[in-house]
Amino acid sequence: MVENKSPKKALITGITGQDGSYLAELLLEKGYEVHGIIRRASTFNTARIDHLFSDPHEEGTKLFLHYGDLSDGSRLVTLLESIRPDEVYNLAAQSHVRVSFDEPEYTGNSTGLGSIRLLEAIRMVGLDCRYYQASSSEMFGATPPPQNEDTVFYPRSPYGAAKLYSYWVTRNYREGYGMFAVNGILFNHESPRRGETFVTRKITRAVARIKAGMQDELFMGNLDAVRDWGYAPEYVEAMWMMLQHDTPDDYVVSTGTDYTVRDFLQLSFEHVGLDWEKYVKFDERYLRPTEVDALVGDSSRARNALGWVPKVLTPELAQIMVDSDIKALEAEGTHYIDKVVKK
Ligand code: NAP
Ligand code: F7E
Repeated sequence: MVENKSPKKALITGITGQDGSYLAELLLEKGYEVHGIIRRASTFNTARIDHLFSDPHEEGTKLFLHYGDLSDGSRLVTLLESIRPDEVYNLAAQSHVRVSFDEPEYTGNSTGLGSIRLLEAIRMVGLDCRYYQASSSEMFGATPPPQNEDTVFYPRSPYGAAKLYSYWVTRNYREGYGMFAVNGILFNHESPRRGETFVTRKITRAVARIKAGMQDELFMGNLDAVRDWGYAPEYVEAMWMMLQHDTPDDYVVSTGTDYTVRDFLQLSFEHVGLDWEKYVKFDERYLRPTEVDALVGDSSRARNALGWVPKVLTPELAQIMVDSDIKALEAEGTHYIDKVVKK
């Protein structure tokens, strides 16, 4: 007799974000039924996952979206009750560090309290599921590199402090209620789908526009900051691996390499044969009240226990992102010609 095994179900908060979109892709490829929480907005906000949709009325649809918000605890309860996922990935957050200084209370509510609402909803529903918390290297803040799972936390922003709260409640629910709840402590990871106001994407978009003659200046803040930039599609694989392991644990995910913002500028501009120093200007608006000077991760635990190894390092990443932004601009141009000029 053929066993009719139903697919695993996953729920992703933050499915419309960079990581959520890659994770949804990965889980669909693995045969999961994927459910995502999206926020109601007056404009479409699903651009990063539009390519994953099929007609929801057709049989065999594997991706389901539900309106919800991490600030709405009762909605999380009703969603978990009706979906009953095997795995929950909590990726939703106000994720911009600079913005967290402008909106500290909202950041605390979504990036911090949002996690306890979700964990508590899982407990109230009595769901036996595995839980992934999107923790961040920002929690290390002022503690110098290399940083690993035993490094002392010293957050330097409302964002970092909110993530630290979520980190500890995840551990608390693991220790207190025996939940399979893990923290992935991810260092910066980027891609062509990275939000346009994070430093890497801001740079690669500008390079594409400068090369096309559409822009001739780029205003930046602190160029001395050191970051460990990896490739987002590889990092979501690490998230999945953590939830497949026999025992729940916390893991640093990083490449272990260090580059300054200045290095990233040079790598990106050089890729199209331009000298970054001719275009980049300083604007103090991009400085933060407290900066995180250097984040470089030691991911030995993830490498040894999960077998996770990063492949794309910062120089290749910069090239992938610049090439993608150039292509996107060219596609926009073609679209413009089709729409306006040929009319
Ligand atoms: P992102 O692109 O900014 O995506 C954030 C997602 O959260 C979006 O889908 C956003 O929805 C959603 N969201 C925000 N507030 C919400 C709320 N109150 N309720 C429900 N959904 C909400 O972030 P990312 O780069 O993919 O990162 C994913 C997670 O990993 C975040 O928690 C981030 O803090 C964390 N993290 C990221 C990095 C990194 O380098 N990328 C490193 C460490 C940790 P909208 O699309 O509607 O805005
Ligand atoms: O800044 C400097 C800035 O905004 C990187 C988030 O995904 O990773 C991210 O946080 C560095 C900082 O990322 C500009 O001061 C200079 O030192 O790209 P970012 P982030 O703050 O490291 C962590 C791990 C997360 O968890 C977060 O969610 O670049 N910098 N000039 C600039 N940064 C920006 N955004 N814009 C500038 O013009």
